[in-house]
Amino acid sequence: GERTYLIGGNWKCNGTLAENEALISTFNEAGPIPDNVEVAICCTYVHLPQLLATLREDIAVGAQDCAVYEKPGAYTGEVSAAQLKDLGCVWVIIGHSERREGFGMAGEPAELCAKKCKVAVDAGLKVMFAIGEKKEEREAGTTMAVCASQLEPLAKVLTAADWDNIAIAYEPVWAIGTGLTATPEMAQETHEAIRKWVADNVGADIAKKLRIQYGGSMKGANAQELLAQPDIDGGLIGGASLQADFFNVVNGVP
Ligand code: 3PY
Repeated sequence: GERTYLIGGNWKCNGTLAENEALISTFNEAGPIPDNVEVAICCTYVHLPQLLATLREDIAVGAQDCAVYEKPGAYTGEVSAAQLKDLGCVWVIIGHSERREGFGMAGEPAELCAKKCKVAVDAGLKVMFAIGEKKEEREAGTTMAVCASQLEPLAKVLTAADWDNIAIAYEPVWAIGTGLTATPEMAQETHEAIRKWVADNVGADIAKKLRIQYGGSMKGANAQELLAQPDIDGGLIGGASLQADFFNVVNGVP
C-alpha cells in the first residue's frame, strides 16, 4: 500500500513478568521487520517498564488507555498521557470496545474517548483510536452510522496536524475475541467507507494519509488476505499478539 503498515499488539490484561520475558525473547529473536511496517505492543501499565527495557528497539511500546485529565492531580488510580510519554511510550490505544462497553460497569462514551485522544496527542503520544459496530448494528445495516457516531466527536476536537498522530483501528465488536473475522471484502468495504467519511468530514489529504487498522481475531492465518486490501493499513491484534504467530501478521504485509 501507499501508507506504512501499522501492526499493533494488544496484550489486554494478560501477562506476568515471567510470561512476558519469554514472549519478549520470542519477538526479539523473530528476525527482521519489513521496511514498510511499523510495529507496537500495548501492554498493561505495570508491564510498560519491562517492555521498554527489554523489547527490541524496532518495536514501539504503548498503553491501552490513559486518563482524560490534562494536569496531574487528585485522580486516584488514573495514569496520565503525560506520564506515559515521560516513561517512553510512543502509542496508546483509546476507545477499545471493551472499554467503551465497560465490563458491566459504566463504559466510555464517544465524547470521552475523543477527549482522551486529544489529551494523548497533546501530550506527544500517538493514538490507535478504536471504533466499530456490534453484531445487531451490522445486522440492522447501521455499521457506518455507528462508526461515524464514534468519529464525529473525534473530528470535532482534533486539529488537522493532530491527525498525523492518529491511526483508526476498525474493530467490529462481533469479531473481537470470538474467533469470527470479517471477510476481507467486508472489512475492505467498511475501511473504504471510513476513509470516505474522513475525506468528506475532515479532509481529503488527511484521509489519504490516515492508517486504518483492522482488528478482530486477526492472526497469521488470515492476515495476508486482510492486509492485501487497498484500505487496510495494518492490524490491531489481540490473542495472536501473545504468541509467536504475531510475527506471521507482521510478515503478512504485501
Ligand atoms: C482482537 O483481536 O480481538 C482485539 O480486540 C484487538 O484489539
